[in-house]
Amino acid sequence: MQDRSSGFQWPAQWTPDILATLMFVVQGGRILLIRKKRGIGAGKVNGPGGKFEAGETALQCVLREVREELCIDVTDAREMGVLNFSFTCGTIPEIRCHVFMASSFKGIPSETPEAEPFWCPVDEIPYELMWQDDRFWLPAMLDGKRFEAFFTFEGDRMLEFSLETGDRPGKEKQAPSASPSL
Ligand code: 6U4
Repeated sequence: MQDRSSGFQWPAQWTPDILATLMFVVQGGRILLIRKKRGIGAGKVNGPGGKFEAGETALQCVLREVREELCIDVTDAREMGVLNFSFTCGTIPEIRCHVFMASSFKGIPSETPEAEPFWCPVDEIPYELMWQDDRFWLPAMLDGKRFEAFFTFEGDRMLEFSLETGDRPGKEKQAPSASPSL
């Protein structure tokens, strides 16, 4: 396991206000991203995803969100990590986000009122248009690593972070869709 951080200690008592998901489909050296049109992070580039609905698991949530936002059905989702976000402003809820990858899907990625999809070469990801945390964990995930990370934000600006990355999933005796184990 590797640990990378700005020397920051995440508060032990922290609990999220909402649970959310993100999905990154990678196929043929390209990654499927969205320009988010509304909600938290509107205007930013991100993966599709969103908040849990009552009774959903993380997997059920991410499959529904990807279907709603891009009109596709992902067929091989696997959970890769967890992101924890704390916002100092008090207007954005505290978020725990389960992050998934996939490489196959049914349907054609299509624009919806929530998202405009686009394919991007994996070595040209526009980090300058994304949340500031993404450049810290997304490269590790694309390299097949599991992760858990904690970030504090003041509005759009990242203040501190802590990131742990684990082994490649292929080295772990786990079902592909099981929760990440660091
Ligand atoms: P609704 O209105 O419920 O459809 P929804 O798209 O479900 O909105 P929303 O807008 O509340 O969700 O945004 C939650 C999404 O924002 C999650 O997918 C995680 C993502 N997100 C929030 N902060 C992030 C951050 N710092 N870095 C990141 N994604 C973040 O990469």
